[in-house]
Amino acid sequence: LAINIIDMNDNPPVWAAGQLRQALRVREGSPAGGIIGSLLATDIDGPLYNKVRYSIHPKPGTKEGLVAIDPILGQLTVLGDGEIDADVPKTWTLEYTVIASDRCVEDDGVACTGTDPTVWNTEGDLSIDIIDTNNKNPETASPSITVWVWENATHGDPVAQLSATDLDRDELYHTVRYQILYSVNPMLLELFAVDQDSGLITVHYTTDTVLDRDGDYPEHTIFLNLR
Ligand SMILES: [Ca+2]
Ligand SMILES: [Ca+2]
Ligand SMILES: [Ca+2]
Repeated sequence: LAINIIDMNDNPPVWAAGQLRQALRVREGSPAGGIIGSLLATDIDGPLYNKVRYSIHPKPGTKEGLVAIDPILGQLTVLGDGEIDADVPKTWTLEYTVIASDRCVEDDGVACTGTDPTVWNTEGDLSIDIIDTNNKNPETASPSITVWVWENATHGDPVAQLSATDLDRDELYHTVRYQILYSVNPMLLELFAVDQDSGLITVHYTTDTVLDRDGDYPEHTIFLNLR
């Protein structure tokens, strides 16, 4: 009596321990081809039914075309060149369904001569954190404003309230700092200051010089740096 054991596809691929809980991260704006990490699933069937093929599918809210997975190696790479965006809209993670399938694929060089048509698709949830970068500049709705100040203005009087926004996601990169470019006109050091956090420009006397409509400088131009 000879008994031939014919392998059946009776085992699904299984994600290896911890694979879907890796702390995967990708920098905003990464170039295409950048490696994010890799996934591994195994299948205990015989050779016809144990080849694992990987695919990745964005969940609602995650854009198509940002991340690819090598179907054979399971390596995750950046797909869209420079397209991963943390800022607009503010995004912290890319969310995917990943699938490990044991469907026999002819072009692997393995003949699909198995008789069992069963195919297992093992899904998993994958989350990739986006690292923000400082790729947005502060912008102001009014890059140039003209204000009038009484010539008898006193120290501390408000001159103008500046306002700028920066679209970067993280506080570190979107906090705007206001700075008067005193190097352009050093005389301003004696007359004006700006609160670096609030953007409020005030009259700020540091010497005996005061604002004087009738003197040599009835008008002052203040250049600011926002960063
Ligand atoms: Ca299998
Ligand atoms: Ca910024
Ligand atoms: Ca950014």
